[in-house]
Amino acid sequence: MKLYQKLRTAVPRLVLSQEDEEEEEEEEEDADTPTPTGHSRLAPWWVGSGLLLSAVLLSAVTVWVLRQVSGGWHGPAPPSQCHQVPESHRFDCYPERSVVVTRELCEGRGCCFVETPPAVGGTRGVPWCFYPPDFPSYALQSLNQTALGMAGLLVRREKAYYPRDIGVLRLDVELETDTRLHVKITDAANPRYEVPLDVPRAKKRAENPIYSLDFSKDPFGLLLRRRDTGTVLLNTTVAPLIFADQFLQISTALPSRFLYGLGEHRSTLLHSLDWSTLTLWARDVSPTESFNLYGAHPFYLLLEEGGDAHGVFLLNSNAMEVALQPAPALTWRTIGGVLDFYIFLGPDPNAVIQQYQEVIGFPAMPPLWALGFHLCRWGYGSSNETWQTVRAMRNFQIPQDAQWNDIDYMDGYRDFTFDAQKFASLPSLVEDLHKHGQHYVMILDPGISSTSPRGSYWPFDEGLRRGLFINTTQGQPLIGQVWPGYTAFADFSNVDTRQWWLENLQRFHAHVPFDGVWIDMNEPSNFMDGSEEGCPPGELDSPPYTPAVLGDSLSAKTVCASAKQSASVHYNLHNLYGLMEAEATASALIQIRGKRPFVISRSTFPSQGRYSGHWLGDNRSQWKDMYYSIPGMLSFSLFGIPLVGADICGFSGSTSEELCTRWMQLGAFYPFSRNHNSQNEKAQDPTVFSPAARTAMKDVLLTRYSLLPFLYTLFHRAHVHGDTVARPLFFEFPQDTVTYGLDRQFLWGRSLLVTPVLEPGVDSVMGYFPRGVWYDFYTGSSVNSSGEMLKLSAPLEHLNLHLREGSILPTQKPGPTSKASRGNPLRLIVALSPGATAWGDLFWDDGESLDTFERGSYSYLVFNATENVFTSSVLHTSTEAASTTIGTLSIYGVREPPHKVLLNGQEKPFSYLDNQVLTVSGLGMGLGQAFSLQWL
Ligand SMILES: *[C@@H]1O[C@H](CO)[C@@H](O)[C@H](O)[C@H]1NC(C)=O
Ligand SMILES: *[C@@H]1O[C@H](CO)[C@@H](O)[C@H](O)[C@H]1NC(C)=O
Ligand SMILES: *[C@@H]1O[C@H](CO)[C@@H](O)[C@H](O)[C@H]1NC(C)=O
Ligand SMILES: *[C@@H]1O[C@H](CO)[C@@H](O)[C@H](O)[C@H]1NC(C)=O
Ligand SMILES: *[C@@H]1O[C@H](CO)[C@@H](O)[C@H](O)[C@H]1NC(C)=O
Ligand SMILES: CC(=O)N[C@H]1CO[C@H](CO)[C@@H](O)[C@@H]1O
Repeated sequence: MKLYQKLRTAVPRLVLSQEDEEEEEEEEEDADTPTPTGHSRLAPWWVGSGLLLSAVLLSAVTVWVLRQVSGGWHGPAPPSQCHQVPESHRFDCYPERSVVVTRELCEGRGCCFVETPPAVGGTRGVPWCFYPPDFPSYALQSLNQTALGMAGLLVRREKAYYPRDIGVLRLDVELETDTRLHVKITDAANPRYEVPLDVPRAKKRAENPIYSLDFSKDPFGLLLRRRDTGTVLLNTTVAPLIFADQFLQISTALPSRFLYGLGEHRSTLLHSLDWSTLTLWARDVSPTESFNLYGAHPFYLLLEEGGDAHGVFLLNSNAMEVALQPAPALTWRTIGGVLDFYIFLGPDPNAVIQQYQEVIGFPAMPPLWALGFHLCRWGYGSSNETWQTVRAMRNFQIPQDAQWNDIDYMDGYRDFTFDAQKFASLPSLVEDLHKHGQHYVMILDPGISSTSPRGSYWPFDEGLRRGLFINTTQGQPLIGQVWPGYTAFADFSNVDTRQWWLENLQRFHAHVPFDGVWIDMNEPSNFMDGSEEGCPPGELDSPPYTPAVLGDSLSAKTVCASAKQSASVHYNLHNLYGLMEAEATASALIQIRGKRPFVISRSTFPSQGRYSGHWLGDNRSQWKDMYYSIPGMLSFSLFGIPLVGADICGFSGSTSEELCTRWMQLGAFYPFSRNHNSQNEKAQDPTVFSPAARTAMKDVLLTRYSLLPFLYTLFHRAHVHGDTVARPLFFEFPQDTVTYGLDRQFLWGRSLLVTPVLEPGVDSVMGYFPRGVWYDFYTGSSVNSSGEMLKLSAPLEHLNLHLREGSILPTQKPGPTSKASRGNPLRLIVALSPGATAWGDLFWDDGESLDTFERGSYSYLVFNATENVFTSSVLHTSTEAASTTIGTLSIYGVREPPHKVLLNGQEKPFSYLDNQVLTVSGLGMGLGQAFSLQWL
């Protein structure tokens, strides 16, 4: 342990600017080597920062320095203290996976070593090496009031065990709003890398925060309480704070075990706190439990006792892991950046997500066609074959808005090219799609082929000329391998790269006028580890601590962490790669098409929803994978990326007719609905199945299309208010603890309950119905649930959909495309509560223009039913509204047969069925017209 007894300077290693790259390369692994002085930023930290410190503090620092120099390392903890720590409260002091921790290693860190029986089921179980209660941490000093909150210094008297442990930290606490708290901890003396994300800054301190904050001074800790219930939301004194240059760790007790979020992972919606570790490092791998997947979302939502909820966002893009334990408690462990937390107090789950998105940005409003059905596969041999499928779909009048191509279309798998033989008719196919009101989307990868003859491939030649690729530490483009063979990787952190990306897209669009872009392989994925030359030695590629990433190395199946990008080193920017590519792509699409962009990205980071949607990656045609798509989709709702779905019928492996039928039914209710298949598998688009299966698939797509006005309105609410689209049940029923673990059912908005079949060979499905009246979507028949699991009939051709009491859904007669549907009259479904009230709304615009809401080119209607009167109020209207009419009103739950129905006072014919459904057709009311309908 000699390394850690020596004093080390806190070098701002992770802030790379052009000038200090040289030093970066020269840094050596040996922590004992003195850092070169002479450069002011590299002077020992107390020299520069001491000037800023108060005299009192300076003396404290001096004491600390002296203790260190005299070798005052914290010795092994006394065993009695160790045994006092209950198992569930043992915080891991030796999380390294690569070593089997021994008593010697553990005690060398000053920690407790107590063996416990190994865990069953693949988790690491109770740590054998854990912190004793008095393990040294920071002490809070000099806490001052600031305009928005408080600022203080955190001072460590004894060093922790990682190199370049930082002795003095700055704490900034900002009471940004009554429901949002911002807490940032960073090096007091030297700037460190921070995520380049635009976050709103509060202008004044919150006046009536619904939280209160207390500090523990020594050891430093934060205690955050919800004022009205007194619930302790955060208590960071449970384990020591560690803040070394490449190891930052903070733990907190949690007020309950109901924890959600922390993506991207394949897991149940509700996380297990039984010693699980979730790793965040963007990675190309088929979704597998407990692996870090494509995106990184350091955000969790937690339900407290009583149904209040709060959320915590750690704005940090470095490789990290989050360790969960049954105390219940959570540990954030990241290897760079700063500890920059936003805490959202809700108090209900919807409010938490809204408040989160106020920080990361609300999602973009997608074009209407994005909400139609999309069809793709890897392995269309030609554009003619692709076209055949489109024709077959049209032939059977199965709704389809977009046809896609995977990498097959490219010439040698190179971006911005198409195969002149096999895909010769691609431009005509796209033209034909447009003629039919359909759209075309193709895949693009960020790896740019580097081996085409010079002068023959503009994207590489020009990228090289302009210096737009990610470089090695030696300043040459880093070469890895992706589909086209050897490739360089576009550096989207460089604004010039965005311009070049736009020019590439423009050049390609001139030949193939695509409508949307699918950005894949953007973790970025590399078939080699690091580069063709591996990665250089050093603490970026081999950091002192590596989180539990798949492959045990940061460069596994991606580029070297040490690689240089214009904004920083890849070590810091890796998790942002997909976000930056999405931003560049969305902005290019706007410039090229002048319409709302459609981008689907594999890798994602917080704020991605502003630029793209997401699909859940390359999974298999298996029942289990179909189930996992629900928690996957719902987690992305929490992450502010509502446009999400999985590959319907499964990507790799062979689907079956039964699985594909059930999956089409579930997938018709993914906000982003795309059937996608791998190469060398049998076709799985709806046209290839038996008439019965094909019809079932067509029917459920028609149901989706009939609901497009509702879905579109939900997206509008997401865009403007940060509401979720696909929503877990507990969002709407946070008082009902049964809903906390439900992830085999979900809601659209607050009111449409989807209960898919997720198993083979059944003709019924169990579904939970929270207390209240629920109506069968199709028939209007009701069940009054006291909060029960109900067995529902579910023959192969049927998807169970139920409407919650008190809601009004705008629907529309479906057509073969969203464009064709648009002209059809609307039918409003009113699902009355037992008190005979209901509420709903409709957002409508031209479906594709930019910023219609912001510019006021839209209609917004509020529907309200109360005391046998339905009213449609027009809160805002524009010209588009004129061409659309409300044709029919179906009112579910009308207990007594009416004898008269009046539309704006005029009598109208109606029908009334025994199951208490009142229908009035032929209304012919333009969307811009307010009206009322009364039944007596
Ligand atoms: C608090 O105020 C004192 C007195 O002005 C100042 O010396 C000290 O640096 C301040 N501390 C922080 C963390 O700003
Ligand atoms: C915070 O955690 C510490 C350490 O576990 C514990 O002693 C203390 O009681 C907790 N405080 C609150 C308010 O829960
Ligand atoms: C595609 O279809 C067109 C029109 O039928 C035909 O002329 C062309 O040869 C076909 N291309 C290929 C690669 O099969
Ligand atoms: C990468 O290297 C090229 C020269 O090969 C240079 O023009 C460019 O600025 C470098 N980019 C970065 C981020 O270092
Ligand atoms: C619905 O109408 C009733 C009666 O006019 C009114 O009290 C209520 O506020 C309305 N609700 C909404 C959401 O507009
Ligand atoms: C391609 C592949 O194997 N993917 C994974 C899909 O998900 C299942 C279940 O989670 C995994 O076991 C597979 O490995």
